Amino acid sequence: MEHEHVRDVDPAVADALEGEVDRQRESLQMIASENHVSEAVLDAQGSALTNKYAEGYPGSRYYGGCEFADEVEQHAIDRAQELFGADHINVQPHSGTQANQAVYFAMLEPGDKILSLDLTHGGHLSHGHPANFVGQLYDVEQYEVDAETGYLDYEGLAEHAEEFEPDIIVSGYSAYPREIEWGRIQAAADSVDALHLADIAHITGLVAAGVHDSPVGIADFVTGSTHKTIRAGRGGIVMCDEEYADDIDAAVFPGGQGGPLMHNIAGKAVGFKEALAPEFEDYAEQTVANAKALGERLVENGFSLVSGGTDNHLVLVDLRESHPDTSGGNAEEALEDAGIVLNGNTVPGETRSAFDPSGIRVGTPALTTRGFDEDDCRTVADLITRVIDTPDDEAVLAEVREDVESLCDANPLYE
Ligand code: DSN
Repeated sequence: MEHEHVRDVDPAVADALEGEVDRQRESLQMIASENHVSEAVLDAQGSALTNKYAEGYPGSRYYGGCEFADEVEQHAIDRAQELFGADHINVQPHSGTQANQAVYFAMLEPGDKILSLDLTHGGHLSHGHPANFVGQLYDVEQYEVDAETGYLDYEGLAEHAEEFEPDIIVSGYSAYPREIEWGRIQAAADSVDALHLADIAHITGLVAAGVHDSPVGIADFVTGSTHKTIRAGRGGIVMCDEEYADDIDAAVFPGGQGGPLMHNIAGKAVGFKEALAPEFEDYAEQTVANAKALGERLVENGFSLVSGGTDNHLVLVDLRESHPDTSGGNAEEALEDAGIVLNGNTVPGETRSAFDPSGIRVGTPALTTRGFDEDDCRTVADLITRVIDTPDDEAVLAEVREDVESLCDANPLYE
């Protein structure tokens, strides 16, 4: 994959772009929120639609010349509707956070109450962390996973809702490895007359494929990002019942954003079309099977997983018991040296810090895209184990790097 037009103008950036392609090809991308989009999606995102301003919505824009922008955005909406079955879909949010922002802006006043999962228990910044606008504009309290099991504490959540009386409960998570019982969270919301926002950013592809239950038709609002497990153009999406459609559209534009990123919306349309093909279900099932195989082998190798395993595309490893002297940050660094890219992550009951956490989050969406199966993932688990057992041993890191390169050669990317 060469960037010859960039190279003609700017060799320094061309070098970096080509370096990034090589990095993705030659190492294992295991950041659970990342994936490799198809060349069709890359093509759409690199199209002339990046030049177009199209404030408004299909058929009702504030600028001329929007006929092709309209076509593309309508395709994205129609395909998302086929995938998710929601009454109303807005595909303009620039990211998952902007999608969440639109829901808050449409439905809440500053100072209103949000009940959401703590970041160190698997939540997300945009669910109410004090460093994020959500934590600063709204009155946020947070629920937790069960300290013993690592599973969501649905009863604790319902009791917390009774006490706090939130205006909205946020579900859907960034580092939670288990299937989510949307109906139980909805029941907690109903019991206190709260709204329910289900943020499926991480599992959008698993829901679209029917591999995980959908909150559409249960929660009032479903938000997501479009470039993680669903592998479409980069950005966000909001889904809701018809009764909220006008409020959500107004909160996205003009409420929170100006011109939509039409080239990314083109990438969403193309990726959604790919996700409608029957092979996408196989991909989503394989992503989960791979995460299970990886997690089971890590447990056999002595690691402790939050909740003991996984139902989705990620495992969350708590290093405190098995490797008390190795932080998630140390592990992340040593693994990257060996060609395995993931992130250090906080764990429930975190005793270190967000900058130097106690765990690692390991995801299989990108490896599955390049063709890895369960055997490959067990091999990867063994490689991760070798590195974390001896993070300072340069010879081991070099050997693992060679094994990683063999796995990459056997599962080529962007040929
Ligand atoms: N940064 C993403 C993640 O890694 O989970 C969420 O926005």
